This record gives sequence, C-alpha cells and structure tokens, in this order.
Amino acid sequence: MPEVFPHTNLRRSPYYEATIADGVTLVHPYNRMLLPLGYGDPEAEYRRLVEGVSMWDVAAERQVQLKGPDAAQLAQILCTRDLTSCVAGQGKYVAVCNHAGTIINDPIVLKIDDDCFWFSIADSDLRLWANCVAGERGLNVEISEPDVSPLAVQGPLADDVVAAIFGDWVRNLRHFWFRDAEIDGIPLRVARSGWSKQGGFELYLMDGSRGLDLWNIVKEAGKPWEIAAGYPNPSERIESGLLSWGGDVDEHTNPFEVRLGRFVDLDVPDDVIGIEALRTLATGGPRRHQLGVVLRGDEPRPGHNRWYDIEKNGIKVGDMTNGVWSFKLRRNIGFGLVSVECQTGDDVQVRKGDELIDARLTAIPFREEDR
Ligand code: THG
Repeated sequence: MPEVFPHTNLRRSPYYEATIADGVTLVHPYNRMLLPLGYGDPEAEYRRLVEGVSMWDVAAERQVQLKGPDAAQLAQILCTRDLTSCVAGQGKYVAVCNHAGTIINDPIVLKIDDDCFWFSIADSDLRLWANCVAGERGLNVEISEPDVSPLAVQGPLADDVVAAIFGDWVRNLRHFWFRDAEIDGIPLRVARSGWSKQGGFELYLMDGSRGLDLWNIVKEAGKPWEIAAGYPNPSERIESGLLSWGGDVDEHTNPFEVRLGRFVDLDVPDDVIGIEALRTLATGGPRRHQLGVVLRGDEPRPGHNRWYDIEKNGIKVGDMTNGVWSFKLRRNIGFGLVSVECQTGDDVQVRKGDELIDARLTAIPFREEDR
C-alpha cells in the first residue's frame, strides 16, 4: 500500500496525542477523522469493557448542530421518530431516512434547548443534507459543526469512575439523557450513552484545546478501577446487536429490516422525509430481516467490513454484513440481512470467494448457547 498523504481533510481529534501516548495501533477513518480501533490486545480490551471500565476517543462522532427559530421543525423533518415528547436534556436514537425510506444515518439526537439540537452522527455527511433541506423548505435555522468531541467511558464500572469525577448525580442520569458540567474549567456535557451495551457515559467535550486535560482527568480518576484506553469494540457491539451505519446498514436498507422499526413513528407529520415511503413499506412488511450469523469452526478469522453472500441450498438468500471474532461465543459471528423466509435455527452457508463456510442463523443479541 502506498504512503497515505496526511490530508488536511483528516482532522485531528483533541485526544489524538493522548491516544498515541497510550499506544494506539489501529485507526479507522470516520467522518473525516481517525477513530482509534486498537491498542494491541483485542482480548484484554474486550475483557476490560465487559468486566471493568474502558475510555474511548470517539471525537469522530461529530455533532451537527441545528440552531434557530425553526430548529425543532427541521429536526423533526429529518427524523422518522416522533421528537415532540423529547425535552431539553434528553437524547433519542433515530433513523434519518431519504425519500425512499432507507437509512442515510442513525444518529443520537440531543435536544439541547427548544431552539437547539445536536445530531451525534454516524459516518455520513448529515450537515450537507440538513443544509439542503433547510434551504429548500425555507427554514430559519443555522447549521454548523460545533467544537464538540465525545470521550466515552464504558463498562460496568463506568458509573464509579464518572461519579468520582462529577459526583453521585451522574448515577441517576437516565439512558440518553445528559447534563451540563464542568471540571477544572473544562466545559462539557455528561450523557448516559455509548456504543456498547455494558453501560457508561459519553463526555461531550466543548473545548477542543482541553482534550489532553480531560483525557488525563478521566485516566487519573479511573486508576482505582484500572481504566485504560479502548475503542468501540466490534466484538461486543455485534454480540449486543448494535448497528454500524455503512457496515451493517447502507442507504438501501430500511429501518424495518434492521430492527429499527420500534424507533419509527408512522404518525409523524407528512413532511418528515421518508415517512410516506415507510408507511407503504410497513403495509407490505419487510422482505428482508436481520438475524445473527454464527460460523462453524473455532478458529478466529479476520474481521470484515464488506458483505458476503449467504446461501441456502445453493441459492443466495441474503448477505452477511460485518463480521468479527466473538470472545463470548468463541466463534466468528456477524449480522445477516436475509430473506424473511429464513428463520432462527436455519443452517446456511457464507460464501467467501471459493470458500463456502457452514453457518447457523440465530437471534440477536447473541447468546453463548447459540454457538
Ligand atoms: N454515541 C454518540 N454518537 C454516535 C454513536 C454513539 N454516533 C454514531 C453512532 N454511535 C450512532 N449509532 C448508534 C447506534 C446504536 C446506538 C447508539 C448510536 C444505541 N442503540 C441501543 C440499541 O439499539 O439497543 C439503544 C437504543 C435505544 O434503546 O433507544 O445505543 O454511540 N454520541
């Protein structure tokens, strides 16, 4: 592979130097930033996340801010989930769809105030989309990417670490809710969220010049619980059933196919982008659904970020999307986007080039006994 030009488009995280100092070995481009994805010992990192506490540079989860008199209206137009019940200080996980009712991003929407919303985006450019829609619909709203860089603290011991820094009030935060806070003069928002099912928080740093300071505060406070640098863990998130847009979901996937139907409200106003298509899709029922795929064989394979055909009796029935070695099942697992005729328990094959790998379809989240 040729040397990669250190392109100005690849922006530095405020935690960049800290992650280098802590020995980051693998990074992944995400929202034109580098998202750390490894520190050299995947199994140790997995154990730390599911048994202890881990801290992640997730500054690549950029915020698209909508601010102004029409911010709430624009937020709703972009979201196929009803936001009217959402109050300031609350967040919601939503599917942002195009006019065909397929997913172009799956952000967490944070309602900062009645006239201000943050879309904490996955890896596609929602700012352009929001700008276009605001212009086309004549809305009075300013769209920007503010200086905000989340740092995640995840794992069963995350509450203890974050409470040690900010106080016991953090223990009472509900999922996706957040509150403004300050530590050592660093402005931030503390949210109960994060891309794992192990519990924890995200600290939305609001001053990029203080990244190292915040990193060191968390690292120091977490010492009694043996905190260390980690990253959004592909094994844990797939075991737990969390989606990765661009990996498991693309712009041809609709919410009903990937277990997001529960976050779609068909009775939102007609001007919500994609809702008419989703009403039609809902009456027909999905053609595909998402199930777990467990490959036979207990040898770890390299993880994959591309799609492989799933076959049954020699006929293609769907795709295996992202795949990873599961430390819980000690099998290679992934999500399958398969015809609704395929069911949990079915034996299938995954085609990787000339190789046909035997596999079984399972429910999501994955359980140890599914292997
Ligand atoms: N945190 C923040 N921003 C983000 C992510 C994050 N942006 C990118 C990406 N992750 C967005 N995608 C997701 C996907 C799943 C979840 C959160 C963000 C998630 N889902 C749970 C589930 O599906 O079980 C909970 C959903 C619910 O109960 O509402 O947490 O992680 N800041």
